This record gives sequence, structure tokens and C-alpha cells, in this order.
Amino acid sequence: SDRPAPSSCQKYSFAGVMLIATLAMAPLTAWAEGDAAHGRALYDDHCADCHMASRLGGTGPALIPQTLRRMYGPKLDTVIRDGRTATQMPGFGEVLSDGDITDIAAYLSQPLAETPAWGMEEILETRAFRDDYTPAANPVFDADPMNVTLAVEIADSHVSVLDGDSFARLARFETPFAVHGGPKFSPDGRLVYVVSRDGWVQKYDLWGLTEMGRIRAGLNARNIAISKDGKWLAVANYLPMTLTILDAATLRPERVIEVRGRDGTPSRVSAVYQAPPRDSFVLALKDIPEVWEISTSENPPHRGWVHDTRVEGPPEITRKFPIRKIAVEHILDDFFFDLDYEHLIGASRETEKARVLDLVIGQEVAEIDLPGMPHLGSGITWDWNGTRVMATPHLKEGMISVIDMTTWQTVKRIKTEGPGFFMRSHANSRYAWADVFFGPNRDVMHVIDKETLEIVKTLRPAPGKTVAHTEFTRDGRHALVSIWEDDGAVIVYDADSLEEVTRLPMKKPSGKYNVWNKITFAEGTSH
Ligand code: DHE
Repeated sequence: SDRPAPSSCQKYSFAGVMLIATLAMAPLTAWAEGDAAHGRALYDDHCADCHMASRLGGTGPALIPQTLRRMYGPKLDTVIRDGRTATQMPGFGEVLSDGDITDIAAYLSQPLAETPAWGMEEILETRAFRDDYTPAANPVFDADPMNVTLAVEIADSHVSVLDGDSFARLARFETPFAVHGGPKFSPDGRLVYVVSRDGWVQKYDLWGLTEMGRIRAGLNARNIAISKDGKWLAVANYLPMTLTILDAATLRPERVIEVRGRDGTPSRVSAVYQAPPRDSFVLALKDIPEVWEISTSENPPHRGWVHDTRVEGPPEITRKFPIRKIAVEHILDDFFFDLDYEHLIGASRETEKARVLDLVIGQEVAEIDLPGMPHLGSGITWDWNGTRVMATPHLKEGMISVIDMTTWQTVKRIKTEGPGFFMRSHANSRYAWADVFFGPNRDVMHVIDKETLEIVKTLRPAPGKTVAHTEFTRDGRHALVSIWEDDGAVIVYDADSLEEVTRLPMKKPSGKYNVWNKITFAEGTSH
């Protein structure tokens, strides 16, 4: 196995235990009725061995609303009753009555009575790392290492490592349960970091095709970012309300920043992004009208930046990672950045508008009319008609908004066959790809001409099956699209003729990530 030796923290281990591999479910309200107190007693008897009495996860994933309500699929009571094939989750239908199962589901739908401490010590305890392992000096494969493309397969928690030229599978490694968001590559593209919704961060040597280790940086995490120099990883957490900074080399925790607004209100961190030209992390905050920037520079700025007063030690420690707290009018989550990271576009769920924040001056400078819950995180930009435009799908409306980034006016709303999730393009391609993710037409992928802003082709490669998320190869000649099903596939298209080249069987492939496109922050990809 290419996994590191288990440590004493095996109880939270990555062990290949895919317990409740798809503890996916309908919205909480659908299963919240029931006697939660009775459910708790049953939970302690039947579930706590694997998921822990704390519900924070052991060999099985965490069973807390923060995690459960973000996952879709079969209802929780169905999973408890029938179990999950291809996982270690057994069915309890023979042992428990339907009423018992409803009671357990009711208990699991309740938030934890107290937020458990998850600071430096607790995080460090979970660290399982091959300290004696040196990343490979050269790739152990012949493929172009800069064109390697990862496909995250969420049905059985694996990542396929693909040769971006031949599409051969170089490796397939196991990940923690429920990976979400894009894996982040080291600036040289040799290492990759993956994060799961349960807060596990995994480090993998792409040239050596070997896992280096894991650590649980949060109890419920959103995503990760890597600093410009590749030294630091930032993990955005919902539970607890912190940003964890890890040393990327060793995965040891370096700092746990408690997130509180200027008036003391605690906040979840919706997401963290790297802003390369600014040498900083930018944080989207779920509960307070502030945007935070955390400097990762060796010579951090001073004026207007504050230090985490809980950190003690010499100045080289206390002055590290200064924070700039920018007040905004409304809570903004889900960010998009222009290519030089001067402007941040944030969605305000209260107003159905997006706000444009100038990061240099630290002020909001414009408002964009964006109803229908835009998914700015997967927006992309390109040059059009002598200006630069950005395009974003909407989670609640079947349209793509195209916005002029000079005037911040909408230049076109492209009608699609349903609400979409992801968009992608490439500088060498004349097309932008946009999926339909919700509704009866979620088997559709639209191809949009970036010049005419018209849909030129609507692909339906697997009728009735969800088709989503596109990634390009390094040269932009091929587009990889997911058939987002347990027994799904990645379809490789010729990005020019739009003809299918090959189909690679995969277990619910979600995102794909090309090393070169990611480390160069290429136009057309997510950041
Ligand atoms: Fe995601 C990226 C937020 C639900 C699959 N998603 C992101 C990012 C954010 C985000 C902020 C960018 C982070 C990054 O890549 O570093 N996602 C949210 C939500 O707020 C939302 C709507 C609900 C939630 O609370 O989580 C949500 N996301 C989902 C899903 O249900 C998806 C479809 C399935 C899943 O795996 O959970 C999903 N999100 C993804 C993927 C990416 C992503 C595959 C990376 C896309 C990329 O190309 O970079």
C-alpha cells in the first residue's frame, strides 16, 4: 500500500473504511421528525463504534448536520435500513424497526450540544504522516507531468491520476470520505493536497504516486488554499469557526485562527482562496459582513492589518499571518476574482446582487444585478468585443450571465436548459462549456461560442444521467466531462470538433483538475 503507517490516531483514520460511503440524503427536514432522545440511546448501541459517541467520525464519517445536510442522495433512514453496497455500512433493517430508524435520524439531525475543542493539539493528534518519506525527484511515469489530470471519484472516495495525453490511468489512490472543492497543487505541480468535508487534509506525491499523510484540520471543512510559495495550506472550517493554517511540508498545524467579526460575532468560513499577486489568502465569511485577507508574505504589510492577539511568542511568530478585515455592506459568500486579483466579486444572498470589492483600496466599488443564485466560484473570464467578460452559471435559474468587467453591466443572459453548477474554458478554445446540474435536463452539457455568446451545441452523451463539470487538457485540445453517476465515466471530447474521443469508466467522477491549468491559474479554469 502507498499509505503511511497508521498512527495512534487510527480512530479517526483514513482506513479504507468507506462506512456509509454515501451517507447522502435529502434535506434535513425530511427526516427530522422522531424521538431524538430514544434515537440517541440506539445510536450509542449500534452506531457509536464506527462513528464515535461524539458523532465526529471514526472509521465512519462524522454524522453531524453540518456534514449531512450538504450531501444529496438517498435519505438517511434508507441508508440506515439498507446499508450501502460497496461500503462497510451494513443495513440495520433486520435489527431496528422503522420507528427506531426514524428516531436515530432525528437524533443525527440535531446539532451537537457543544462545539468540541479543535485546536492545535487536537489537530496534531490526528496527524498520520510519513516523516521519513522524500518526494520523488523525478516522475515514476513517462507521461508529461505538467499535463497530468486528476479526476475525483466520490462514489468510492478515490482520485484517478490520468496521463493528459494518452488518458491512461497512472494511479488511483484512496481519499478521505466526501472530498469537496478542488485539490490544490504545489506551485511546481509535484504535490497535491485534497480536503474532505470532514476536515481531513491529505498530501500526495504526484511524481512518486504515493500518499504522504493526512491530518484532520477541522471537524467540518469547506475547502483549502495553498500559499503562493507553496509553504502554507489554509483550511476553511464551518466547525469550529476557524481557519487552520498547516505547514504544507509536514502537514503540522501552524496556526488556528478563530474567526470573529469586529464586533465579536463568530463566523464560519465559507471558503478560502489564494490571491497570488497579493501573496495572501482571502476568506469568504458566512456570518459577518466582512472579507478577510491574511498575508502569507515574508515581509507582511502593517498599516490596517492586525495580529491574532491570542498568539504568544517572539515577533517573528506573532507578526506572521497578519489579518486585514474589510467591512462590506452585506454578507458575501462565494467569490470570483479577476485575473490580477484586484477585484473580488462576491455574491450577496440577501440582495440577489453581487458586489465588486476593490482589494487594493479595500472598498466596494460596484454592484452587479445577479438574481437566481449565481455560482461565482465556477465563473470564468475571456476577452470579448474589446473588453473582458466574466460568465457565471446560476444554481436556481437556467441561465448563464455574461458580465462586462469594466462597466460591471450584464451583456447577455444565455438561456440554458436548466440551472447549472460548473463552467470551464481554455485560452486555446473558442468554446466555454456549461453543464445543467438540476432538473429534468441534467443530462445536458452546453457548448457556448465565446465570441457570439450563443449555445452552438448541446451534448447529451448519456441520456437520463447527470453530466457535469468540464476540465481541459494543458493545450486545450481536449475537454473532459463527467457522467456523475455511481457507475459513471469521464468522457474525453475533442475540444474543437466536439466529437467524443474516449470514455473512461469511473465511480461518480466529480471535478477534474489539470496540473498545468491549475498551477498557472489559467484563464478559463476555477481558481
Ligand atoms: Fe461545491 C468547489 C461551495 C455544493 C462539488 N464549492 C466549491 C468551492 C466552493 C463551493 C466555495 C470552491 C472551493 C475550491 O475549489 O477551493 N459547494 C459549495 C456550496 O456552498 C454548495 C452549494 C453547498 C455546500 O454547502 O457545500 C456546494 N459542491 C457542492 C455539491 O453538492 C457538489 C456538486 C458535490 C460535492 O462534491 O459536494 C460540489 N464544489 C464541487 C466541486 C468543486 C466545488 C467538484 C470544484 C470545482 C472546480 O472545478 O474547481
